[in-house]
Amino acid sequence: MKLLIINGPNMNMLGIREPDIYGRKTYRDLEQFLHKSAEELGIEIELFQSNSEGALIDKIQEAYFQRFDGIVINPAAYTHTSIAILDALKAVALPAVEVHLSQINEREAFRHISYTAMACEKSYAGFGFEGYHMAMQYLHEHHGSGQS
Ligand code: CA2
Repeated sequence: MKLLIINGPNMNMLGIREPDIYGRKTYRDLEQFLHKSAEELGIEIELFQSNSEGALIDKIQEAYFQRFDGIVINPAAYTHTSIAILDALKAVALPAVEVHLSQINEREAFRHISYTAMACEKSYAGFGFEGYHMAMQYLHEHHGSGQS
């Protein structure tokens, strides 16, 4: 199984500020965590991070043409604003799972709405890096070759 793991704006700044919300680990640490998780689950992954909405949409569209089996996405702030990313996820119609490091429902009111989650089968929020592992595991169990 081949999954595309997408991270949105400012995720490359992890560990630099706001450690009380996002922890002290960096985006590089997240990449290492994701590669280790993928190896444990026996799945292939490609990682992509961008600060630009258009680049995120282009990558989601590529996932369709490059025959990925699913998408794990943390659209970061675009979660709460981007109907364009929601539409891209709907357009490719690949199984997708949304992840947030923080528990967005317990933060500012503007973070309570997720447009992108409307095109996702499942969301994990507030589990830190572990949420990505949970998302990969979910897609592996429900859409992998040995799905139950
Ligand atoms: O909790 C999450 O994973 C978020 O998607 C992270 C986004 C935020 O806009 C979402 O509401 C929830 C922020 C990405 C990282 O932003 C940073 C801000 C300050 C310092 C370092 C990273």
